Amino acid sequence: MAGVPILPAPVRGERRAGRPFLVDATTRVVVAEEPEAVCAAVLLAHRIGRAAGGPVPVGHRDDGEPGAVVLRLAEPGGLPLPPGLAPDLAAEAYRVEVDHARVVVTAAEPVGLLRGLAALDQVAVPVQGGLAVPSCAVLDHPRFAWRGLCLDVARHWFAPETLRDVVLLLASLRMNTLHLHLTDDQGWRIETPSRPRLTEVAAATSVGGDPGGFLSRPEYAALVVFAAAHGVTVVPEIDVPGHVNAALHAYGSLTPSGEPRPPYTGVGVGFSRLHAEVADTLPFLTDVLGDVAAVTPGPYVHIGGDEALTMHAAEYDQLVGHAAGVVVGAGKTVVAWQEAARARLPAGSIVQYWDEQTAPDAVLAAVRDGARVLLSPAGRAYLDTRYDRECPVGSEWSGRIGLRACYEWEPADVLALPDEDVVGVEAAIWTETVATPRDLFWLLLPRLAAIAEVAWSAPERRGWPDFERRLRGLTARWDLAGVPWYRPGLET
Ligand code: TNX
Repeated sequence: MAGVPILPAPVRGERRAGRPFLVDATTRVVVAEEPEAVCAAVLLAHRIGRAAGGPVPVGHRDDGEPGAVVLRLAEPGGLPLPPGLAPDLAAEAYRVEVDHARVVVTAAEPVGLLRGLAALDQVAVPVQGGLAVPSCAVLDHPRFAWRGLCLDVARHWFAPETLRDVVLLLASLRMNTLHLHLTDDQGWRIETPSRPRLTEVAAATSVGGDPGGFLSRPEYAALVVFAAAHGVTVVPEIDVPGHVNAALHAYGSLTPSGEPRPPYTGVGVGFSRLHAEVADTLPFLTDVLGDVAAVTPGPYVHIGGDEALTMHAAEYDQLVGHAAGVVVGAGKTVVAWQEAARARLPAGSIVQYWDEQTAPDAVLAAVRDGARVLLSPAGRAYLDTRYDRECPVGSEWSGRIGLRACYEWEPADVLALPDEDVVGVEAAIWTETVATPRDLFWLLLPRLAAIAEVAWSAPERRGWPDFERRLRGLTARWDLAGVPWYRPGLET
């Protein structure tokens, strides 16, 4: 195929005859006047400046002269997209046209410009004095609107620099959601002003006695803005009503005895819980979810809901219902793990499917009631699992997942749902066994690239040999940038 080495695979991409466009110190960036488009142009100029060894100008006026990289916002209908394409998918659509004189990136929305620039980055090759971009034409839009990664920062803490590296990685793969699992038994990782002891008392621990940490409000806000500038939405998760030992350690008022629970640094799940009959429980949910919603410009707040293994259904439903009500009251859409489907979630909620061992009846019933599903099937999308027997890090509770198994699955087959009922695909990395950025990136890469393509590219655009070929381009870039990734056993 005379294709272009873009990953995830685009809807259409072809090489064109002719010389490449050379990006060097004389290149100009030309952009529409919308602030978010200007933000994309500044990021681009920064990247070009680094490759070309000097700053390049950003301007608004296109004089049609050669040497420009032009970022254009199209009029509605200005891109030849399939009729009826959902607005959230059209927003991320882009066209890239390159000849020896100019590069033109066109999108309906600024976020589409970012996706086009991420694709352009993958076709550009370093040359003396800058970059060469082969003549080509690409037209592209995603299959699913939510293409994410759930990162557990509760079992092990990862500092803001690492979180920003993860954001850059997601953006480079045209993924758009960083779901942060911010609270669990082992630690509370976001400053919560209404309940200051959560971080004063319950943030210092991690699994195995490793150091803890948390994001202050300004640090959290800065991460959200950084992510937004790269077209990534941060979805905060406060996991209730189970997985709450850190909260019970900080506030004795949440336990039936009134005594705080000791800290927990093990790897068990399902043992801790809130109690509906304890007076502080509902106010606690109102306070912490209200605080988190208040620092969330994005549309979603995740309320967890998984593995509350010691609670009867009625109490679970009451607590999940209260948490969901707080989120909706704050103007946000509820996201919850699949267990919460059996509590009546507000219409329009998102149910995150993970446990392939449990019958999905409640999930399917929630869909009939208007929920949409986020697919994270553990046997495909849980990237804390080892790749193969030799892999020195990772867990095995959901099996081992080689790159090919991570790549070769079809979202429509998981629950036999049509695409309209599936909001998207999300990988997850739980961090009981993951303590360092190196191990984190090892487990993510290259598998996250496979998940990105499953989530972005329609099945007819996907194929293992072609994926492997395009992946080689990416791994070469990761090597240049010093990004760790796992090599052996790629094909298993
Ligand atoms: C289940 S998957 C969990 C996590 C654990 C993981 C691995 C899911 C929604 N919950 O809390 O980290 O198993 O132990």
